Amino acid sequence: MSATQTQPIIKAREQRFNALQRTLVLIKPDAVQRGLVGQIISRFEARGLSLVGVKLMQLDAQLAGKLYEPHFGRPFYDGLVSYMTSGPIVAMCLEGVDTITVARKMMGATKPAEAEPGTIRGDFAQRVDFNIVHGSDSPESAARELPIFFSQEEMVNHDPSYTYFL
Ligand code: RTP
Ligand code: MG
Repeated sequence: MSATQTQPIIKAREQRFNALQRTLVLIKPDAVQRGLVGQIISRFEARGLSLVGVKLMQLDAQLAGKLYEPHFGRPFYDGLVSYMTSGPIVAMCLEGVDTITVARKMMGATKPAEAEPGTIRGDFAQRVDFNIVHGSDSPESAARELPIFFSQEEMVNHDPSYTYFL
């Protein structure tokens, strides 16, 4: 390498992977029933978030209660658990840069009336109690929620081409 040559743009694999963050995203029962699974996954893929875990599941009250344990005792808690157990959901582990923030922004505000057009809730939902997606709201939440849905082995380690540009 000559003295004038700059650093290679492509960083070592370890450096690239340090920049990555994982989050839990759920496609809730109403979205599965409405046939929106493909469209919702497509949005995350198009944004460049990588699907490293995915499964179709029927939650029971115990599993839904574990996910929404921080909301236990709230007036909407019982309705939320019965909504989340009313039919199959799709659980995903997404990976990318600042994934938690990016996924939440793509979902839009909790109350669909406040969600901007262009967001998932802003485009597909009307009611807060049927707001079609869930996303972990912080690194602590992602660390608590991901193991509820995925074992370590169910989240793949791979080297997607986009990470060369991180
Ligand atoms: P999520 O946890 O599902 O990603 O949603 P979020 O962070 O945007 O909202 P959060 O405050 O954590 O509320 C969890 C879910 O509870 C339902 N909810 N219903 N009826 C109501 O007033 C009400 N408030 C919240 C929604 O399904 C919300 O996503
Ligand atoms: Mg939440």
